[in-house]
Amino acid sequence: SSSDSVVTLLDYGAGNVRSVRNAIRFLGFDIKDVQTPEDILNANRLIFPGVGAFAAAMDVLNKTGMAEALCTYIEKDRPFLGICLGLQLLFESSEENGPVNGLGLIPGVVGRFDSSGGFRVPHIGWNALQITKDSEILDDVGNRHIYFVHSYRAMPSEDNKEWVSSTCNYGDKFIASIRRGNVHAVQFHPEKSGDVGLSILRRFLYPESTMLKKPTEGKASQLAKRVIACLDVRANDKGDLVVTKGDQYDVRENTKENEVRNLGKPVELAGQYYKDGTDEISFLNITGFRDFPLGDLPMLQVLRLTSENVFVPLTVGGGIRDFTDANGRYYSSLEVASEYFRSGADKISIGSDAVYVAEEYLKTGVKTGKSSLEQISRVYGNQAVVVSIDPRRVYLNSPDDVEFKAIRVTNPDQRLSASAMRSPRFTMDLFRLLFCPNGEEYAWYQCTVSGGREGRPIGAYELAKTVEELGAGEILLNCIDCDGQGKGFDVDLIKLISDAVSIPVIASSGAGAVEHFSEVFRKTNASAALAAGIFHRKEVPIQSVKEHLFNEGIEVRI
Ligand code: 1PR
Repeated sequence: SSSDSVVTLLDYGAGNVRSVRNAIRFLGFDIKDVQTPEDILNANRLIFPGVGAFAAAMDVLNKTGMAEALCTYIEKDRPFLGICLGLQLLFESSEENGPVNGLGLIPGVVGRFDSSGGFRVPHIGWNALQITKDSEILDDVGNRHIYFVHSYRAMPSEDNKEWVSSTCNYGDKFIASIRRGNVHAVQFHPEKSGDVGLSILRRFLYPESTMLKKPTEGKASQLAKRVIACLDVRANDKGDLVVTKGDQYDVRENTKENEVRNLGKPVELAGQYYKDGTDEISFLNITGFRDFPLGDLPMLQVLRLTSENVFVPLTVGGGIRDFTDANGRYYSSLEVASEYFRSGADKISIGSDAVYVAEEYLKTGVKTGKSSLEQISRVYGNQAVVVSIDPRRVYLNSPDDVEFKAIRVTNPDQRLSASAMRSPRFTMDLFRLLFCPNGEEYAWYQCTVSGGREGRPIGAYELAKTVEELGAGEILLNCIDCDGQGKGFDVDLIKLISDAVSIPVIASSGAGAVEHFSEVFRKTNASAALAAGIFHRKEVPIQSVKEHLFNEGIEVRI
């Protein structure tokens, strides 16, 4: 009957549930949204993808009477799948801005990960499960990686052991999933875990179909290093949205027409990279600093279309800041971010505005709570907020010559590369070189805004530490000097920053060969490495990067 292909979804409107919706539809189901507590009680199958903060979610559930309906539904052993916060809310309470009472169905308290043991918080990325009891929906997981993103977790104990169906190791051995009868909940994100995740959802949605248990495959044992494909997107001179790629941030061809370099269509390329095994996709709207992104409907459309078929995390950046449009209508950065989340982004990335916010905070020492960073991370959680840093090296004779953190640079040959000499910025670089004669051994990393066009009085080190304090959950660390050069990542910079913060750092800029990825993971504490040019130009496929890392003994998702 038709009701067999309908799944009821509890979405209380706190974040990106779009990816769960997309995955359900992809698997051939229609969605009925919960409007009233009765809709919960009448559901054939209920999926609860909790998002946002614990207290805010409990508040809504209590006020609407849905908390009681949920408890009744679950106590009757009706088919249920909770995701992420949808697992945590089943416990007695959470320490997230609390203690705050939960639904109290499972004994235990949800607490924060401890980052003191060198484990970065949030726990972001692809990790392995230890299955502790038959859970049916996890039958295809075997030793394969699945995607987690969270700062809080519940712990297994004597009191809740009848519920726990799998655990995951990340400093602590925490609860990755629970199962009792028809009631399931998972801390990870099946809707963002590629094929493995889709099979988990499929098994929940089609329990009656006798699916054979596949032999265990894969070699997952711990958090994998991520490989990320990045798509710099902007309108070309004809107004079409294209994937472009610069040399040291200059995206125009070195021809008479000086056109914007066009490397393909964003939705198509993202779909291709998903098939090729990218662990995440980043879209950077590189002219967002001057064009208002909500006016930029094509970018929202790119996200919507991509998220229909791509089941790994999507990050989008560009233009996230407060804005007043031509009609005088004011949009907060939170509204801009919300629109990106609604369109399918799992994380947003802030570039220029994060620099201004950090400068202001360092000047005043006051957390106003009103900055883009603070507001967005409060509503959507730290794990949803990436800060993208665009630093440029400034050479020095002595680290004491500046008030910012300076380091000895070990790869100064990257200062002026062959392709930089061909670029229109060559004269600028030459100018810098003339006034920074060879032989300087030190550099500080000056932050820039507006796509590298303007240097600011703050270093990458100072910025990273400040944005971590203000609520960033991850850092995307570019380097203008290395961007598009294919000579390797700036290991000095990436080591400096990844040692300075306890949130994950994504190494970016300069990848030219598979060895550059193993180098950056061996020599720094980066959690992920991102590349653009080599993937767009099909010089090095994502699979080759993964295979190389695997052969080098670095854990990756295969
Ligand atoms: O300032 O909040 O509007 O955000 C703008 C965003 O756009 C920032 O994240 C900024 O990094 C990015 N951006 C702005 N201008 C450019 C440009 O290239 N002209 N692109 C730009 C940044 C750098 C990386 C690139 C890596 C890897 N691109 O994302 O993908 O360097 O490249 P490679 O592997 O080819 O070396 P806001």
